[in-house]
Amino acid sequence: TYSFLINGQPSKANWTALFKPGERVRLRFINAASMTYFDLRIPGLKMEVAQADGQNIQPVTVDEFRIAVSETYDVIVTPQEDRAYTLFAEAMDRSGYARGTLAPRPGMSAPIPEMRPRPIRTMADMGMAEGAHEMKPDGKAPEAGGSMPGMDHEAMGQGDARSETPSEKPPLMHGADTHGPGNAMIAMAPRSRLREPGAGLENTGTRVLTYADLRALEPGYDRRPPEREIELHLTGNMDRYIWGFNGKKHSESNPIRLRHGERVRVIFVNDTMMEHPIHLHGMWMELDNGNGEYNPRKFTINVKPGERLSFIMTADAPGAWPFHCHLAYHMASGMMLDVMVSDDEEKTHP
Ligand SMILES: [Cu+2]
Repeated sequence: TYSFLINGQPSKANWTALFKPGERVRLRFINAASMTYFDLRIPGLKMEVAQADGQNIQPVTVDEFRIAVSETYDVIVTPQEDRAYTLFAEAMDRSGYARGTLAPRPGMSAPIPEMRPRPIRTMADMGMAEGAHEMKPDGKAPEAGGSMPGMDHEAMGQGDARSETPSEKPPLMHGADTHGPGNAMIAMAPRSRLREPGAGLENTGTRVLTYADLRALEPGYDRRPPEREIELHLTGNMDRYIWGFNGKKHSESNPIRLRHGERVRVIFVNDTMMEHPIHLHGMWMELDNGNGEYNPRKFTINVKPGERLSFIMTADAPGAWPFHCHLAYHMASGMMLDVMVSDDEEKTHP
C-alpha cells in the first residue's frame, strides 16, 4: 500500500494554501506519483483548466479531472466564501486519497468527502465491442476472418498517414498478430475513448474533464500533415509481469528511427486492461482529438484500456529520446522504447 501525499504532506498534516476571498488562484497539479492515477476535485469550487502538460489550452470549466502519472494540469479557482475548501485527490483504485486545504486563514479545514466505490473494469476495458460476450478462455482472439488484414507492426511507414480520421469512429478490429508470449490478451475491437472521463467517473452527475475537451490556445507551429504512421500496441503479461510495446520489452525492441524534421503519426492500441501514461522525452506529442491545428500538445498521453488513439509529432530534436510508460513498475519491466532522431539517412532508414 501507498501513502498519498500533497507536497510531501500526508492527509493528516493538511497541507494548506491561503487565499483572499474573491481572488483568482492558480493551482498547478503535477502527478508525481510512481503508480497512482488521481481523481481530483475541490468540493464547492469550479476549476477552470488553463494548461495541460504546461501548454496553454482554451479554458474549460470542470468539477473534476483525472490526472495520469506524470501529467500536469493548471487550474484557476475563485473561492468567494470566507471558508475552507478541501483539495481531494482520490486514488483511481480508491485505495486511499491525498488531501489538502484552501483556506483564508491557517488551521482551517473543510469536510473530507467519502471515497466512492472502486471502478469495475468493463467489456470496453477488455477492448471488446460493447455488448460482445465472446472471448476464448485463454483471452486470445478467435481466428481472424479471411478478409481481415494482418498488421505487421515492424513494417513502419506503411499506409496512408492522412487516412486516420480522429475522434469517434467505430471500433477497428485487431489484426492476427497477438504479439507473442510477452502479451496475454489483445483488444479485439479497440476504439476511441477520448470523450470518456475514465472508469468510475462516467456517472458522477458533474462535469469531468476528458481528452476531447483539450484545445490548444494557439495553433501548432507545424501544420504539415504526417508523412507516415507508426502503430504501437501497448502490451503486457501480468503473470510474467512483462510490459512492453508490440509484445517486446525494451531489451528486445528496436529503436524507432525518425528523420530529423519529419512529421509522423503515432497510433497507440492498448491491448491491456490497464491505463498507461505514455511519456515522450524531447519532443511534443500533438494529441489528435479532432481539433486539427488546435490539437493539444502533451508530454504524457494517457491511453485507456482497449483504446485506440493517435498523436502527430514533428521530429524536431536530433538525438536519442526515451519513450515509455510512466508507471514506474511498467517502465522497469520493459515498457520503454528508444526514439532516435537523426539527419543521417543511414541511421534513420538502415
Ligand atoms: Cu504502463
